[in-house]
Amino acid sequence: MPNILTPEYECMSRDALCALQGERLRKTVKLTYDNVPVYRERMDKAGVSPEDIKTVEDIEKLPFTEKTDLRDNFPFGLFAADKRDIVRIQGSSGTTGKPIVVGYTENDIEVWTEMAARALKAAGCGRDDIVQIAYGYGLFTGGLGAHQAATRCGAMVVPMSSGNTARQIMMMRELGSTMLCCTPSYATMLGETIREMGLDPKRDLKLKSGCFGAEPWTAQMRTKLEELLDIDACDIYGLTEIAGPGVAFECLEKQGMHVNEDHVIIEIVDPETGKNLPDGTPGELIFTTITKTGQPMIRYRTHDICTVTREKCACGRTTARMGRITGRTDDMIVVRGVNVFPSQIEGVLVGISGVAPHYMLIVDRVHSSDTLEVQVELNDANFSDTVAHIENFRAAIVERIKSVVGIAVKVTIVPPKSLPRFEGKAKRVVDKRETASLGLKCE
Ligand code: DLL
Repeated sequence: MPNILTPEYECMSRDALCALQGERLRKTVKLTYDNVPVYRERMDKAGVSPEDIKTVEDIEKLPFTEKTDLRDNFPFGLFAADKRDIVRIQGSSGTTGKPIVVGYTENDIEVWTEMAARALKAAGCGRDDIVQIAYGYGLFTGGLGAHQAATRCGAMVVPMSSGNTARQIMMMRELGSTMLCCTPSYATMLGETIREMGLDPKRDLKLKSGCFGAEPWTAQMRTKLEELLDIDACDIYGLTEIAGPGVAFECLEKQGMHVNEDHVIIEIVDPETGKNLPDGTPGELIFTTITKTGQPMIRYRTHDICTVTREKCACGRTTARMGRITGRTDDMIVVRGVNVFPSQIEGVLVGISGVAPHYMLIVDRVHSSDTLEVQVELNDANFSDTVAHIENFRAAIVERIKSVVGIAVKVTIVPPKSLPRFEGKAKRVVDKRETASLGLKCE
């Protein structure tokens, strides 16, 4: 594989990039058609053959692939390579449902490492850095993905894995970690604990930046995290099916996530019709891998929602940039007919001073009508205030949520540190309606 830690792939002209993508797409389509019965059957049914794919624009002729395809063909049914050439299995429990596994060849590990190394490098990583990795290691791609990337950057890696907060902070102080890689919710928890211990990140730590991803987070959450830890907090995106962390990443300009377009083709489609949408219009994110050989993915429906822009970034990269993931087509909560994304609520809550960055959304059905309860923590100083003060706070939150989301919700102020904290991906929505309709009792 080419050495990707050079501008030649990240700063290409659009024409050169499209030519490269077209050539790699043709190869990938042929590889899957020849080796994966599911792809062959689906393309035959759609009346498309590998010869019909000549340029990158022809991608729209190809059928989509879904997570159900991975489950239906579990575990090895989508391999395009001989099983003996698969050197790694990574997996995901997904945000919903049964687990999936994905096979990586040596080439695929290399592709993923290069993509993720670009991400860390864009957040400032180099040989002088000490990178503390607090993503979980294992089938989940976060730990190993960040590990491979930091190693490729020549940094000193501290493979902590997730959890054990006191130990994380001790190591961070003793070793002088300069970069942190974990979920934004765990970074928040680390930051709060550091503050509670009376430590001042500027004085007591050497952290300068971090790559945070694996779950949606808002611009407001970034501001909070950057203040808490006194760092640059960059977003990093990825998914097991495509290549773990590093499919797209923010540079220090923090103006959207650069997509590694020489390895994947990004499309944004209308989730209802499947038709491609113009740049800037929010829609479902679709990825096609064009350099993987073990388990290539053709037009994989991520169910993540965002926008894309192809304008050149101030950092010099010319690659397409994804906006923040604003939700998933399957995490949208429909409450009394109104679509609510958890990120909308997070944006409101984290923007109010005195509110702690921890919340839970409880959806239920009472007398055939949907209810949404927002449980939120105030920080210590505000919680110890008068009852009237807390009630004012509560009423203000109800009002702000109503103006953003369009419906009245119940807001419950809970004591500081009483809501769950997450060491990996946060799970902030509890929907009791499905179990209620099945006659099951919710805890
Ligand atoms: O979460 C890979 C990863 C690890 C990405 C570490 C970044 C950092 P999965 O477990 O397969 O893979 O989950 C993929 O997580 O479809 C999104 O819904 C969500 N997700 C990942 N990164 C982001 C992000 C890893 N930066 C699913 N913002 C994806 C919002 C994200 N959502």
